[in-house]
Amino acid sequence: MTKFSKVELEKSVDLAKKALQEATNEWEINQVRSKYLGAKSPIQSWLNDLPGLSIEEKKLQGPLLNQAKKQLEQLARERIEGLLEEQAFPPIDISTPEYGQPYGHLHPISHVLSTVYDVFSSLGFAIVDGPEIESDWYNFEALNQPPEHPARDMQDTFYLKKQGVDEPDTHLPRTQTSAMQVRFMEQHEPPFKIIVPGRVFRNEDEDRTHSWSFYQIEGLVVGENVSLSDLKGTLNHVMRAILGEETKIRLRPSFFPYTEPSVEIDAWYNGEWLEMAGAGMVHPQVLENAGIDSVRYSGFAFGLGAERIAMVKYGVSDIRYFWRPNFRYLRQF
Ligand code: FA5
Repeated sequence: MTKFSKVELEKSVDLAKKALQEATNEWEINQVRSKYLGAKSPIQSWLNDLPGLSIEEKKLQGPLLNQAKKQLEQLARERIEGLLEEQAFPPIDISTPEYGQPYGHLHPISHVLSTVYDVFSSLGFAIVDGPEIESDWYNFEALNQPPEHPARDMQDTFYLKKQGVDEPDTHLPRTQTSAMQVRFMEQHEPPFKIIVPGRVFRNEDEDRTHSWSFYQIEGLVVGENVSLSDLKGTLNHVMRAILGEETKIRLRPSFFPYTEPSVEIDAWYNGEWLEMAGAGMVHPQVLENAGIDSVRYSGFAFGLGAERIAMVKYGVSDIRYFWRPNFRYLRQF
């Protein structure tokens, strides 16, 4: 039968108290608890031996052991509660400028957008905002793409549903910032020069150069005698101002139902041409859809991809890096 001395019990209690004070989380506290109060702990084995002792010894040792056990249990509970409180209300001194953490910074796409704003502002363009949820009319129909038009396939998208109605609604997350063309022209008399930056959404498989949501910068210039050479000169200047004087761009014939002629603008990056923008002369029917006299006025429009600019500017090989929360990567900018 194991007996214990008062000194041995006090030593065990002191060690347990010290370990509980030093534990820094609930898991560590529970480890201490099982070491000093668990089935294999000295206190528990002394308690197990109590029934074999004489009545006098039981009277002497029983209360001491129970008191020690109660005291340690209570301390463990208090430590856990204290830790929970510390976590719920971390001590924050808001007068301290930083806590040894690195400062936050702009996302690379925000950097690109602010450079784009500077360059276009210096050319006299106004910066205009548009809705991310758009009607089918402004996103497609007013741009010469009635329902069933094959060009809609190039911008497959998500459609919204009204609550409780099975049929798809006529609203959608915009697939292109071109949706702002007719909206803006309905409200303004030419001449004007605008850019419309913003997020667009497509039902698109992701790969190295394609994302299901990305930023575009729409450009729209309408006035008298606006020509394709104005478009070429403007985009040449803009791409060089953003990417550097040595930047090579090329215009390639293309098709958009709302521009005639239509072009694609590519920039040379890492040994290949990367498509940066779709563009062209605004189709006369689009001007008419917005109530603008297409005999007197002409215009050009373009849609630049902000991530594509950032890929070239920062030498990024995969567009998906921009929207993954990988801080080791994003911190570099
Ligand atoms: C358009 O969206 C047309 N609205 C552009 C336009 C505007 C044409 C005005 C004529 C007049 P496109 O789908 O090609 O075209 O997209 C334009 C640019 O957005 C591309 O050149 C590219 O830079 C970028 N882009 C297109 N799809 C993606 C994608 N999935 N991920 C990232 N960037 C993209």
